[in-house]
Amino acid sequence: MKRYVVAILGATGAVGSRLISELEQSKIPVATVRFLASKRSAGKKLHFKNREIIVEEATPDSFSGVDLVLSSAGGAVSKKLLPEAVKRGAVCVDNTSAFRMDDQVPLIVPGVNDDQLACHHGIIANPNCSTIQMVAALAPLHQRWGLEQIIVSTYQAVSGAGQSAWNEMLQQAQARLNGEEGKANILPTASDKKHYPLAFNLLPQIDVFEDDGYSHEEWKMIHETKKILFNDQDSSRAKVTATCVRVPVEIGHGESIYFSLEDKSATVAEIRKEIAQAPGLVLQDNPQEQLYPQPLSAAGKKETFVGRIREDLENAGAFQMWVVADNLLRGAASNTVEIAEELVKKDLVKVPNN
Ligand code: NAP
Ligand code: 12T
Repeated sequence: MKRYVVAILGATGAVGSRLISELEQSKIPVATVRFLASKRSAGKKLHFKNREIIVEEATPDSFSGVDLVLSSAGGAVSKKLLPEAVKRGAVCVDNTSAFRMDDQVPLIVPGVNDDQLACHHGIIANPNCSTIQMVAALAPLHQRWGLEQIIVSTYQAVSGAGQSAWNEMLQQAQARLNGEEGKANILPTASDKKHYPLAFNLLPQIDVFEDDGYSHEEWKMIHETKKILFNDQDSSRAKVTATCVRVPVEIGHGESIYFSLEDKSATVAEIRKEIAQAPGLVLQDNPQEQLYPQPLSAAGKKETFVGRIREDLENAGAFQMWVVADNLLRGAASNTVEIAEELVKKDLVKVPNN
């Protein structure tokens, strides 16, 4: 059996630590691993299957002899280093937004569109965390009844913004309980001009704003969903709109999803059945027993949890549901490692000659 040399780029981060544990548990036959990060972390000791691995500074030559790269060190790092990795023969699964809209790069949610994997040219993109859990929940419904429109509002956990933003929110919460003013230097997004506290607050800004008033996170949800479901990022086959909000939750994004279906015959009971049967989805929907998905119970799990399914009483063929998933696992590391498993299974861990 072929064994693979695997590099984890961004191994010291919030997503990186989960990439390590997901790879440890995966079916991928690993020959050796390399853990890569910035110069700041070079020399730091981490573990893989009880073996000590020393973190190295990521440079183009870090990828010599590497078969597979799992990447999560930010878009700028991916843009710079992944083409170098591909040049050296490595296939890369990238968690950042750097290549998602590139026509040569498949954007994959396993179980939904893995048939697109075979067209890769060395880089495969993992969608945004909010897109993954929404598409996972809607895909079986789309397959049976056809999606006409999606209107989504997200309630996104702070861990999605990285370890330093997560630490900042915890410090703000502690400061407030001590009767002090917390500091805000990162959130809503490090690259923008102003910063606001998230603890005991809500921030309707994730990533920077576009000229049309949408945040880039909202833009990503719209166009990534179309690329995954219709293989066309600008498809008009279904209308999609989004409002993305950061909430003071540590792990687990919540999404209130309103959707309408082309086939108006779908019922709530049938939708529940489709969700319950779909691999990777867990139905938690019993109002009488107060059963519904929550971030605290979804954290640490790979599945996508779906509940509060109900019809729009004033609009036939339209429904609402509430979807929660661990943004660092389902929304990032588990999705990435499942893509890598699929690549191994289909013998696609090789860079095609272009
Ligand atoms: P994080 O906790 O801030 O970790 C960032 C990681 O990137 C660390 O390992 C860091 O290494 C490394 N890094 C930073 N600058 C680097 C450089 N110049 N060269 C090499 N490595 C560098 O962030 P995170 O939450 O894990 O997220 C990382 C990235 O993943 C995000 O920027 C985003 O693009 C993507 N992401 C995607 C999703 C998704 O929706 N699929 C979800 C979350 C994140 P040091 O320890 O040396 O600083
Ligand atoms: N801004 O991978 O801040 O496109 O929660 C993921 C998470 C971008 C991404 C966040 C972001 C991505 C966030």
